[in-house]
Amino acid sequence: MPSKKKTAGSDNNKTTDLNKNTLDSTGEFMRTNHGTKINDDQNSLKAGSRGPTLMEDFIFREKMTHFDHERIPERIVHARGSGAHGVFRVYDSTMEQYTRARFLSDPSIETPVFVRFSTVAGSRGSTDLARDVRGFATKFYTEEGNFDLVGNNMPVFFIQDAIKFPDLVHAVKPEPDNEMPQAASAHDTFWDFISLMPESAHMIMWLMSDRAIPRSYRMMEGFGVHTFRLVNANKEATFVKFHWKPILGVHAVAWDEAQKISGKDPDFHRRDLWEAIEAGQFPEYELGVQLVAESDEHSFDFDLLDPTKIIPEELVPVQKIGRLTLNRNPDNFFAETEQIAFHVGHVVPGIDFTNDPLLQGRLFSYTDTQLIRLGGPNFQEIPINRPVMPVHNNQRDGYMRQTINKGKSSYHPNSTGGGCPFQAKFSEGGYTSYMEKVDAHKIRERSESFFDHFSQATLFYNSQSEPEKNHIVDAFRFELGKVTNPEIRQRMLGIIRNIDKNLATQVAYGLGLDVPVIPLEAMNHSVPADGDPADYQPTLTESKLASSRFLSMQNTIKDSIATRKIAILAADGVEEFSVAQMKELLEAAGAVVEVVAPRLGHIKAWNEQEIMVDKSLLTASSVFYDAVYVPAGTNSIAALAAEGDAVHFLNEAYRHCKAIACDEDGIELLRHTYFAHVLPAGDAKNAVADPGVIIGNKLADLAKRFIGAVAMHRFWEREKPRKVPA
Ligand code: HDE
Repeated sequence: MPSKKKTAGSDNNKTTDLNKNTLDSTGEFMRTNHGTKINDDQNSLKAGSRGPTLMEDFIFREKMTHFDHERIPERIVHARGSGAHGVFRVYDSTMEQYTRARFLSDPSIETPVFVRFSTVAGSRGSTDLARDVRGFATKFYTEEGNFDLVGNNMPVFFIQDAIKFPDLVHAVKPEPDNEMPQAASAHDTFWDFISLMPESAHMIMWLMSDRAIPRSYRMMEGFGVHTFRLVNANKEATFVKFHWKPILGVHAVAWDEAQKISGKDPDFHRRDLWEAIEAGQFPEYELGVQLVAESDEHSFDFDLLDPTKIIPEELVPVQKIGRLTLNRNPDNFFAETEQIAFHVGHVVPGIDFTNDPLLQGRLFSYTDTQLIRLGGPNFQEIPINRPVMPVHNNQRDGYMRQTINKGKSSYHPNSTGGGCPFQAKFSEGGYTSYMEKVDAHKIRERSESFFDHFSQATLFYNSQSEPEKNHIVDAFRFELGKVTNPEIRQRMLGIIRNIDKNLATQVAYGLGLDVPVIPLEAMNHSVPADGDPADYQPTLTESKLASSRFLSMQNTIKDSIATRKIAILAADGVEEFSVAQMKELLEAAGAVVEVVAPRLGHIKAWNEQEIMVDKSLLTASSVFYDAVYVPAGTNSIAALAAEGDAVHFLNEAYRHCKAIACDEDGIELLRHTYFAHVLPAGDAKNAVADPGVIIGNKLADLAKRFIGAVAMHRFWEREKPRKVPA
């Protein structure tokens, strides 16, 4: 397995190379920032050992000043994030007919990348498991310049025009008077805004779905959201939507679990990413594209420029064109993950924009935000932001300039510098914007083709499995249940009713409210609802697709237990073979296995063998694992049955719909749980009334069935169906 530092064929440790003088473990003396060796870093300079500190202590002053300035403003959105280095390579040259971006069409090129995953609403120190959109931003350091694919794990967005972005973010962030709640959309201002913005209907369906509480950054999709353009060597354009598809499938945790993880390990996703990479279990995703010919721009019943719409994969399949492998953790969080500056405007020849009004606004915002966050126009010179090729232009000076430009010429045209640097023609790889014809009036207006806000929200709901639908109901009940203003709840029910009547009835039942009826026509409109029906426009089109299988996580890949975390619950007296053999079989299938016991150190097996304990019941929790196994050993079982935390561990695993395996001895322990009713009565064998609870005494067979069950991810059908009066 490749080690962390020597990644297979990757040349992407450029930031480390640039920083080769700053490694701290080189055996060098400590120095001040201007190079003086430091003799005492423990005591400030004083007038006598009990006297006041002296102003002349330049060593103390320098250290303290630097410390006082350590923080830079956190990102206004996506403040909480985790990053990783990696590589990207296309499978073949198919894309050459669509784009002249070589990294997308030449399989001999391995492009270094840095990916930053994030949540949107919370502060830098907030929990990873908030119900939220996840950022999935990728910087490709291509030979033709940096290309940033700044995407999310949801394919649509809340709003259609960038001018509403500050309002959306103000609404979701903690409320301004008391700065509550942190990293949560479940509060009045968010739902007030959403209830007045019917265009967000589709996005809130994704946000209320389990996509908003991923199991891992390694198990979520990524989307470029907007329609972009690819441009080929003949200057012909094709519309494109970018997708990331995780090799491990798309999986989520349960909402109750998410809330518990937030308390027990707020770094859950960050740790998961870091540990997987350290262990050589490199996260992988395939890059997919949906391609639409320019001539088909108006062939859909929605507008390709509308970022609240997807192109259903049934209509335009996703073609998988290459693979991203994240294979190296950052050396320094601040220097890399915090200082990386993404921008949708970082494009390379062969990739171009469309007039999506959200994308157009983003093209302004990202540079603007870097200027304030990173302190000036030279943020591109920070090692993590530099392109791989040298940069030549006539830009000069500014705060924190790193480059020492030589010579007299800093203008163009010039003769003093021999005319350098030269402009590049199209044929020489110069970026040439696609010559889209624009002939229009200047106008503050939204296209009528953007007015259908509900068809795709309904399509999303109709595409979900029963458990996923139930989770959406629960999420709405939770979020709106936290709203204090009844009018906001009522308005939201009006929106939800236009997505699906039954969904609205169920949510309303949980809130103890009736569903108001607001005509659909009154909500498909171009301006925020300010109460005047005269402003509203009629619905344009109805979606012809009843459901899309790609929208349900139920249909995701479930063929592997690679990287899944499995707890072996054991105590003194456990049967050693049962632990060792199961561990070996699970690990051979790629799982990460930990022995969890009442206390740390070692447990003594029935044959006196010592087994190392990885976590105690105090530090571990069922919510950190995907599945749990109870090995044989009468004394171990009896000890665990007497241990409330062990029974609780199993109860939670069951409640969160996880696979549970146990040796026949273990039935005695399971009889102490709240799910004892699924166990076989008396001596009956193999008649467990739950496909996710696996019992047996033949280890190889038990392991095989257990592996199959863990690969299913969750047994959501365990959750009680909702009962709502008709
Ligand atoms: Fe962003 N967004 N955004 N956004 N966004 C930022 O840039 C903005 C949008 C996304 O890990 C900011 O450097 C506007 C859509 C990601 O560093 C800021 C609009 C999508 C990240 C900004 C949007 C995204 C950001 C804040 C509406 C998915 C984190 C800090 C027009 C396609 C990147 C920063 C990272 C970050 C502006 C909407 C994704 C303020 C104005 C749609 C993944 O510039």
